[in-house]
Formats: sequence, C-alpha cells, structure tokens
Amino acid sequence: MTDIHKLAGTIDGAARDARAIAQLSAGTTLTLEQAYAIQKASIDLRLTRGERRVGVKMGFTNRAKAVQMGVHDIVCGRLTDRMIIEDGGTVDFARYVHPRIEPEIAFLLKAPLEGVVTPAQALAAVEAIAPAMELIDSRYENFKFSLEDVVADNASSSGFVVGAWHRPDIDCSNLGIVLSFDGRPVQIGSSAAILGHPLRSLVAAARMTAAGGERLEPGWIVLAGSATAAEPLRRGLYVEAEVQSLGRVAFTIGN
Ligand code: OOG
Ligand code: MG
Repeated sequence: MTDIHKLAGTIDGAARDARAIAQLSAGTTLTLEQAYAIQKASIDLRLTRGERRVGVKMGFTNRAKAVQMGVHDIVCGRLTDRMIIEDGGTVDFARYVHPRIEPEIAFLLKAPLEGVVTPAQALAAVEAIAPAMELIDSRYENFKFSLEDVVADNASSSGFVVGAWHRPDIDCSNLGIVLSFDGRPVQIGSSAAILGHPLRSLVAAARMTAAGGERLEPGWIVLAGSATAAEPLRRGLYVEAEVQSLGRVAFTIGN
C-alpha cells in the first residue's frame, strides 16, 4: 500500500533540508491521483508550520520545457508565501539543491475560478498581469523524474518573483521574453509558447484545481508556466526577465 503521508513527509524533509532524494517511483508504484495527494499532504505540512497559500503554478505548458524534462502532460503545483522572492532582492543559494530559473507570466485573480471556464471568463477574473520568474528545484537526484514523481514534488516549485502588476487589458498572447544572466541573454522566447496563449494556462489551472477539490481564489497568483527551457542557476548571478509591454523582474543570488 502507498503511504501518502509517509511519502509527503519524505518530500517535505528533502525540501526543508535542500537534500536530493531518490525518485519516489523507484521504491513504489504511484498513480497520478496518489501523486497529487502526496503533493497536497506535503504542502499541508508547510501550512501547519505557518506558511500561507498564495496560489497555483502550472508546469509543462510549453513544448520546450516538456522536451527538456521528458514529461508531456500539464501539471500544477501549490504556491505558498515562503516561496516569494522579492523583486530586486537576493536569494540564498544554500536553500536549494540544484536550482533552475524560468521566465513566466503571472496572473493575479480578483474573482474565484472553478472548473471548466472559457478564456473570456478566465480573463474576467484577472485583476492584473505581471512579468515573473519561477525558481524550480527538483528534490530528486539529477533533476530527473517521472510525471508522478514531479507532481508529488509540487512540480519542482521552490520560489517565484513577480514584477510590477499591469491592467489585464494588455494583449498577452505574443509578448517577447528575454531571460538574462548578468546582462547576457540566456533564453529568448514568447508568451505564445505557453499553450499558444497564457490565458489557456489559467483555464487549465481552474480545471485542474477543481479536479483536486479546490478552486482558484481571489487574491491568488497563478504562474502560467515557463515560456522557455529552464536555465541552471549559480552563486553570484544577477538574474533578470524582461517581458515586452510588462517590463522587468530581477533578483541576485547570494554567494
Ligand atoms: C517541473 C516544473 C515545470 C514549468 O514552468 O513548465 C514548470 C520541472 O521542470 O522541474 O514549472
Ligand atoms: Mg514553472
């Protein structure tokens, strides 16, 4: 029998100690449903310690990411306030195992979204949109995992940084995006790489969150997923994403 709470504790411990572990699927057979139950239970452990839920992240909404990681299904994960990186701030490298960064678009919700919604309904629930980056840090050795492993591990989510919020009437369907390290571009893409339109990712977030028995809440942030492949981070870097019409978001990695 798969012990959801024991495996959630294993994942939670690895994340707290910034320690890589073997894939859960190496020791047990996991269904996707069990993987999402482990994700929920591991995040519940954080909430019990006082962290606050602030939203949802979507993953593998972009082909370049799916190819990079060998996972071809859209996944979602949970964001808490402890994952927030201040725009312009500094992150402590020692908190992570093998962190990577990806440029994203963030939605801030003003109304709940639940279940099957149209892109127009999704847009009507959006208060604002912003340039963002997600710091992913798989808890698995060598950043390697199956679909079930990565879902159990909160879709690798470890940190995120959001830039200035803009009114949602900006057309975000095809915005140029540049990720740079110390001023040098390392990834170039477009928001169109996110399911053809980032709003489709918000639609998927509403559907998948409802399948997990929750809804997207007003005040929550939804990260639409990376517009490019992810880039490994190293100590001392100045990391910036610039999104056309939305501006820049940045942070430094401490030594
Ligand atoms: C999983 C997370 C994928 C995205 O934006 O596609 C993701 C991973 O690549 O480790 O966050
Ligand atoms: Mg991401």
